Amino acid sequence: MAHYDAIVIGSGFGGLYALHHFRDELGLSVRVFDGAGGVGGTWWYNRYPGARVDAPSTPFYAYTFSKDLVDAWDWPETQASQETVLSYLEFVADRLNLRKDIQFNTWVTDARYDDGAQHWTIETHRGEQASAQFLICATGALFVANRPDIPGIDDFAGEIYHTGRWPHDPISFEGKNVAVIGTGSSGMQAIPEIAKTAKHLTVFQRTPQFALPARNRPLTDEEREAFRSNWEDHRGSMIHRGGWPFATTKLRAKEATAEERHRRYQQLWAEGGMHLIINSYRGVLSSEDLNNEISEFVRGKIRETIDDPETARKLMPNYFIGTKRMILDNGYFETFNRPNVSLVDLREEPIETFTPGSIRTYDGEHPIDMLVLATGFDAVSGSMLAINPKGRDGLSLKEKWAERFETCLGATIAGFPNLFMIHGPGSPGVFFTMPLGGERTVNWIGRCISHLRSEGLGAIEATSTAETLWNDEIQGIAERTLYPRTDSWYLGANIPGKPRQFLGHLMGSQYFKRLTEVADTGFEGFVTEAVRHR
Ligand code: N01
Repeated sequence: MAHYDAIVIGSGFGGLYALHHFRDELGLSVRVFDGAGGVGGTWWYNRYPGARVDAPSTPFYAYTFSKDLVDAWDWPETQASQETVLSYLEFVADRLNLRKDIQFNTWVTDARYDDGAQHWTIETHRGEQASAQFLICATGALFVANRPDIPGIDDFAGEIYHTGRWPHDPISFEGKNVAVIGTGSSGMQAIPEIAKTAKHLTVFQRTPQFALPARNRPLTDEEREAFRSNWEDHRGSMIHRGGWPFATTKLRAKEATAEERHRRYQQLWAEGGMHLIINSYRGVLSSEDLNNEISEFVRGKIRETIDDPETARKLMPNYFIGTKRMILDNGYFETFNRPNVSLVDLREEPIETFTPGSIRTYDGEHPIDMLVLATGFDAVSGSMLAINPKGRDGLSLKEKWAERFETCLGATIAGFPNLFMIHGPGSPGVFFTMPLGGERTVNWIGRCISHLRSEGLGAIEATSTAETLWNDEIQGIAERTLYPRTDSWYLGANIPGKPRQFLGHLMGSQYFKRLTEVADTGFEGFVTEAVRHR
């Protein structure tokens, strides 16, 4: 059986950087396994029409560890498309010569810790085995597709696609009656594109969503150059400002009049991106009154956009804006003014059943040729549970996480020595720029491995006490905000039966400072074991 210093599962942003850092900077032997046919992780799978980075995007949604990469890649638009991000990751894999250590089309189906040998043994779907002292799970926060259990769905005889598992061959909507279920980030991006060529598109909406205008546009050479020449400042700013190089506002809503606030909302709406949420006034995600005012402002914008008042009524969101993942819109609401698009509000008109050629709701029948499920993911914990590693004494992750997703620092799990997660439950994940967050987590794992090596240690493991304290801390941060008051995948509320628990750390910059402190103080909260001589 092949033995490595580290096995990495996944070759998305996090896994690729882990391979580079461990292999080229720490000198470890590393093998990466990925079930996909190429690098890219989420960007390899999510090829649905309209897929784009739905965060303050390029040039910030990219690796930051190498000025060479910053100089060598020209981002064409402010909001990068899926094709562009995937090409970027392929370019990085080639430039850093990463592919030779990645085994594609290979699913890791099992991982077991051997206490005596202080290492992990993985098994693949082909029955191959490999072992390594360290197992790094770069398995993606949004990987396991949520396929809802709707009555009769298996009887539907037409084409079915999930946005998170979109086929590689082109899909034609031409002349077809298409149904989309789901209006989160993926649905909102796909719907305007599908509507352009479908004969008819029916959108089945369970929860109306807020969105802010993306205002995507080409980047100019001057902008790219300005970014490169101030690169160190930008990077420093991203590290200290929650992952993006934008100062967040210090303004207080109470110190402005209603007219001044409204003017500011208008200005930030015109600017587009996330600015209305992060830059209008302090406390949008913790003050009920301020949030209600901004929510109402955005509802007004939706109302103005939609021609038919009844459709506009159905599209009105009624949760606290920002407490579900904020979506950047490229023409979603306007799509409902097209004659070939209709909206079914599942709160008023639930699905009774699928038939081979239709969706039957309690109010009528919708003949369809194609079903697009934009129904999201078993987020954050799902990809780890799909592997279900077995830790000390054979304890499985499914047993360990049956009631709570306990982790220490969102990166390690008590009872699972030498196992590390990138973007695990309790890490900032999507609340920080993911490529930069991944890099910083990998660097911390690297420090941990170097610490073990230099001290002659064979294993490291979080204590249960550290885990409990960590969980209390992240839940405490979330409870000071409006997030827990909205059902969302942040709380696992989208998956029936999933434990309800806030899955992310909301203060990314503080989180990464904390990781550094833990490493600086010799990994407080962890126990270590000397290398067992065999
Ligand atoms: O998934 P979602 P997503 N019957 O869970 C509905 C990232 N992302 O794939 O709101 C009917 O947000 C569900 O309804 P409700 C981003 O972080 C990034 O869109 O639960 N409807 C909702 O409308 C994002 O947040 C990018 O009531 C059902 C939708 O399906 C995350 O991925 C692009 C249902 C699911 O929305 C997930 O986004 C896209 C059912 N049984 C996504 N079950 C980029 O950066 C679920 N729904 C490019």
